[in-house]
Amino acid sequence: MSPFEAAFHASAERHERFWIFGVLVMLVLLTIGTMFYVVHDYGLVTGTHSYATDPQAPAREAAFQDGKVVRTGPNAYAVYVVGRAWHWSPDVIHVPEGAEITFYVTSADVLHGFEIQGTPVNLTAVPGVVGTVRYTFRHAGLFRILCNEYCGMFHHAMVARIIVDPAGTP
Ligand SMILES: [Cu+2]
Repeated sequence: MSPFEAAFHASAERHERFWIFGVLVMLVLLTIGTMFYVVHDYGLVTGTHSYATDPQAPAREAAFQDGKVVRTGPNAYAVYVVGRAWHWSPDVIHVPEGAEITFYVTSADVLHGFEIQGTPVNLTAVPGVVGTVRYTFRHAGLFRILCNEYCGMFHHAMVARIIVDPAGTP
């Protein structure tokens, strides 16, 4: 091996070591970052709402049974929605126009995407986790909840309806 080649090899090996090390550092940072995001965004470690050991627990809670829409204030409602392959329950939700709606969303099986068409509402329904999103419908009409997280054969059919009733209807 000529001195030139030897120097070249030494330099190439330095670069390789640098990049192997660099990639390991990136992997560690990404892993920590992802875990941090999951834990904080979905509240996996917030005590009372920790369902990490029993992913079906939230879906079994009373509030998530029989399609609850609960009035929580003069103009505020809580809506509890469970995603299951392949439907949302409840699949028809009535809320009044102009009210502040808090959606509590979970999944009883796999990941589903809770997207209300034509609104910025978009969160992932995760088994074992209750996601929360607030929204006010400014206009009466029909909105569709779509699943935007591929969840199997009838994913495309996973559609529910939100019917926003005109203000002043009982
Ligand atoms: Cu889906």
